[in-house]
Amino acid sequence: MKISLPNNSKMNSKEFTFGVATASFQIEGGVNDRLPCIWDTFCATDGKIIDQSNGDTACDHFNKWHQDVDLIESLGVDAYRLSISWPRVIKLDGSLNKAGVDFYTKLLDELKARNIKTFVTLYHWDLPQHLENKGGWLNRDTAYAFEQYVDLITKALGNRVDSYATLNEPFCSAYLGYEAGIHAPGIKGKEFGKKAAHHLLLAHGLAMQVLAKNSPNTQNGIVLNFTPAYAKTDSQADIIAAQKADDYFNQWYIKPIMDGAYPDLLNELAPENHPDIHEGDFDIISTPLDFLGINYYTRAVYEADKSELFKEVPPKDVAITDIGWEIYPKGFSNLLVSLNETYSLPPIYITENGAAMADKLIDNEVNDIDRISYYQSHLDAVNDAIEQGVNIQGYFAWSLMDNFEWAEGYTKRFGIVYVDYQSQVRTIKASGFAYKNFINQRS
Ligand code: IFM
Repeated sequence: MKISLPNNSKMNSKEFTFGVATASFQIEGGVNDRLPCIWDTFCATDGKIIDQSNGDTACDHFNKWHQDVDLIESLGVDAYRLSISWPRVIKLDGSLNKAGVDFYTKLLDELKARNIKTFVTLYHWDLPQHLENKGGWLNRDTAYAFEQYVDLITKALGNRVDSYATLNEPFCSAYLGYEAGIHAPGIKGKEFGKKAAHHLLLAHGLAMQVLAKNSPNTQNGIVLNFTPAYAKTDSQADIIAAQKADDYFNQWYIKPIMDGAYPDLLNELAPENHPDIHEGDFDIISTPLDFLGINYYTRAVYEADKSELFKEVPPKDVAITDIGWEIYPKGFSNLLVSLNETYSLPPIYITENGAAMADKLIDNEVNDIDRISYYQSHLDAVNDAIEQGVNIQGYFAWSLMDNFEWAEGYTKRFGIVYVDYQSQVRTIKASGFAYKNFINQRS
């Protein structure tokens, strides 16, 4: 089974960047060579991770990175998106940890030597635990600690990087971590989510200003995830509920960056659930981006509710992936077109897209045709959006390889490469070969 796009598609040209993505905590392991982070603590708490696993070894990329660079090169991708582990590169006293920095400089040098562009995310959820002990993202000081970390690490990495993203998916850090409590640090309560979100957005803006000084030649931006909100019925009440959910989960993160304000929904939140906004914050948060990273996996459906702003309706009688998310490529093209109509956007990179599937390794092969068809339909959706005038410059498959899927532990596989966690053997899946063949036939 092949992946293909129309011959005249802009994505068929080598100008368009194709890559694979990972994140530090999900693949590295090497736990003894860094400070503890909030995910170590969360994993050690009973009942938080479905298979009681942790990130101590993960894909052992900390030791196997050389082999993993060979793997990335063998796929023929243009770029690799990785994240830096803050607790690996910064010591307790706030100074650089040379050994941790060396790990990344060697990795980045090797990627550069193979002509693979480096897309570096500065925060993909592994907050140092000592900062969480002082309130984590509920404490405004964490934004300033992030600013200092970004200053030090970007100076240390020098010209090894092509693109920096400040944060990956601040929605997940804020909402899942400090409101729903299903991600680290596991804090639950409506009064916390928007406060954490504001400090994350502030951290992003402060980091953008550091990047402008320390790294003016890289493409600097942020990665946001979107789960577009659809109304269950065409009743006015359901439509309004879906709009509110969209503001709460999606627009909340992009609007302050693009327009310097939160959605009007702010006025409908109870005062105790409001963020702590200081004068001048929106000027920092709306520092212009060189690019916007967009992650898309699925949509969500909402209906009106008597006591809440909206109520999510779980997917029923629709195609879903192994993690239970609806397969809805139309939502992807609609999202891209609608963001483009709503905001004055910088160039866009699709920084994550992919699917968890119930893969089976049989005779050293994984015949994941369901994942290939997910990629085909979602690449078609990106192509549709480009044809409708959206400026999209690149696409990253999530993920290079199976890895630690947060609260789902190792039970959900998103890789285009299969990882046997016992032997740490990597096996390219059929989707990996299809992606490789598609990328390599471009002119
Ligand atoms: O694995 C995650 C990743 O860390 C962030 N975006 C979504 C992926 C799939 O859940």
